[in-house]
Amino acid sequence: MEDHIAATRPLPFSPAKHAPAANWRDLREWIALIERKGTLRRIGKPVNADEELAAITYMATRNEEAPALLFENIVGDTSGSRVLANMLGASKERYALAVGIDPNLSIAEMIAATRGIMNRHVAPVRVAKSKAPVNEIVLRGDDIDLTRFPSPKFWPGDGGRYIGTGDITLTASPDSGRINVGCYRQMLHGPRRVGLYCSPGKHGLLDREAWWKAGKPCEVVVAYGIDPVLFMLAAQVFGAKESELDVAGGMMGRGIELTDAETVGLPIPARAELVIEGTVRQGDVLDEGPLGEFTGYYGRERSPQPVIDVTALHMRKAPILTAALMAKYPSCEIGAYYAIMRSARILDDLERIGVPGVVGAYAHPAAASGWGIVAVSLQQQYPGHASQVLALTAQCPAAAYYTKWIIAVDDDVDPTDMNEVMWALSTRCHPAEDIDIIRKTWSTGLDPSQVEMERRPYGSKALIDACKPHRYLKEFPQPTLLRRSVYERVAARWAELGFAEPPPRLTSFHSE
Ligand SMILES: Cc1cc2nc3c(=O)[nH]c(=O)nc-3n(C[C@H](O)[C@H](O)[C@H](O)COP(=O)(O)O)c2cc1C
Ligand SMILES: [Mn+2]
Repeated sequence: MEDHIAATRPLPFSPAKHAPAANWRDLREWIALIERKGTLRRIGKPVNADEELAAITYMATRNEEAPALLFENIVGDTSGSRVLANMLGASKERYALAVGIDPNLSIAEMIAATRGIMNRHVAPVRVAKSKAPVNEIVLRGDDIDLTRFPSPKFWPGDGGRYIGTGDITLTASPDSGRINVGCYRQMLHGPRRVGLYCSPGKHGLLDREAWWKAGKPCEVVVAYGIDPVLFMLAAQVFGAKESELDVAGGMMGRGIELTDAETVGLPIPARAELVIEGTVRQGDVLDEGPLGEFTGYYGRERSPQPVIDVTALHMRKAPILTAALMAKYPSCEIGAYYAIMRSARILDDLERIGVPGVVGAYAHPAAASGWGIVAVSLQQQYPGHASQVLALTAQCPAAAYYTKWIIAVDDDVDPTDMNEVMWALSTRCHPAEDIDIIRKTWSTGLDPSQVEMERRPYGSKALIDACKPHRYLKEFPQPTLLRRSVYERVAARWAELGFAEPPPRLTSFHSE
């Protein structure tokens, strides 16, 4: 039997009251930060927004280390705009720079740090209109022409140009006044007309329907050039009563700056690049979609969807619009951060339920952007423990949607390291005995594996026990591990032996 040392124990976590704050205030300051760190590339040559911008982004991001791409010269643009793509992408370093944690942390450490800052809420602060950078230019009514801005068509089969992908959309609940922040795709229909697709159950859709039920149009505010923290939180699911603005403030370590709008009752993000205000009226629909999705396939078919009537526009001069390419990993904008945040929330859920022994969890980004697979590690403490952790992980709120494969591994296996997970699957799992299936689970119309659309919302899940069989823990074959004394001796001589990098950190050793 190997003996495990402290590094495989649960990482300490508590709401981070005194955690470091992000040391930037808006997209421009954050871009300057990532440029200093060498993880931004400016593209000054002319680039066409029609498929070419997305092609460059996709080709550059086939490599996990790809920088963020700032397109400074879009063919035919008369608005002076620039477009930022791969803002976060597969980069855990840019994620860390966005939320103010150490970019050199391991993924497991980033997940632990994220649990701390995501559980810290800070309310927004209000700034005067005259102090809001987004008010450098303010237009109303027919002075607005959104077709002047570069709106990418990403994939050949996309149904149109999408001004909104890397966006945030604010709506209010007419009952509680809670302001929701969601990221919903927005296809450009005309100078003051923008499609707004929200899928069933999304807060933007629930807010909209509540206004319509009261016989009123739904007011919306949308930012098309936005900082990475608001963007990330807009794409995360929180409780219906929680405002993503408070969570964003917690992650930033200071309240999000908001200012008053011109034509609607909602606030607008004061430091955004480009913001529109408008209303969505019941029955006002236009054909919308499809759009290439995070699954690496086109999503739902073209269908009539509600339209925003734009009433006011705010922008900085030479605004930087944020475009989120949806694609197979590592080219998906939501690669690294989604995996880290989802894993953090799965661990929060398991801790709340109170199941003991859970050490780590990871929703690997290559599995349909963190949706397809969750690996969870545990220190087995009693018969049936691994089965219990598998079932609870599969159906806890943060993991239940979509996830098809839930894999339990022992605490000597790092769930954030797919090489180790595959080793456990291949040496500790006996498929005939160790796989259970749950049927009719919560899934999505975006899962292509069910060809018939009407079947798609019902998924299924495989619970895979890749832990050593509890019944034979004592007899289970000993893995090949180094003797600790030899490891320490060699590690001490590592540089002398000619290795420039530090020695690898090992946590399990041969036991006598
Ligand atoms: C780039 C991008 C595009 C998205 N497009 C949509 C969309 O068109 N419709 C939708 O319902 N959700 C979309 N999502 C997912 C939502 O942002 C996510 O479900 C979020 O939780 C919605 O906020 P809510 O929970 O407050 O409703 C998108 C996410 C990203 C990152
Ligand atoms: Mn929400």
